[in-house]
Amino acid sequence: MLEMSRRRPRPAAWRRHGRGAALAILLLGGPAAPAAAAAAEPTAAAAESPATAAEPPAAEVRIDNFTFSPAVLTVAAGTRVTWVNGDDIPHTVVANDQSFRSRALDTDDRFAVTFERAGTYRYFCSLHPHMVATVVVQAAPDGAGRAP
Ligand SMILES: [Cu+2]
Repeated sequence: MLEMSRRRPRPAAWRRHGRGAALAILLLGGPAAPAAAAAAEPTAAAAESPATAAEPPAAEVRIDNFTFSPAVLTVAAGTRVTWVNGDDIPHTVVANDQSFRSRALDTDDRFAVTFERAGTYRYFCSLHPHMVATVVVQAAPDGAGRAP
């Protein structure tokens, strides 16, 4: 008896394919890189206590139509400056020297920085770098309060 030993090709193709597909799925669906940790933002001091007489001076910068307003804000040292986004799209507030940096502010979101030291702080919107403005902080007079 003659027995033909027919070597049937092993249907390995599908296995390779299967493995490849599994690899592709692994690559595509692998664990996402952990999101960048939230940037360290200057945290607001204690909870607001409207009754205290020692409330720090405050000022506000509006963001409207891709513009910081006022473009140059002058305040005394110790002033808490709050940015408010009035636009329908996000903006950020980022110091040129990175001394402060907001997250993306949605409509009506706020971001505040208390400027303790005199100096000129230029900043911009990292999403629209043509949006630039400045906070000028003047040294507060020693002891006595500010002039009216
Ligand atoms: Cu912007």
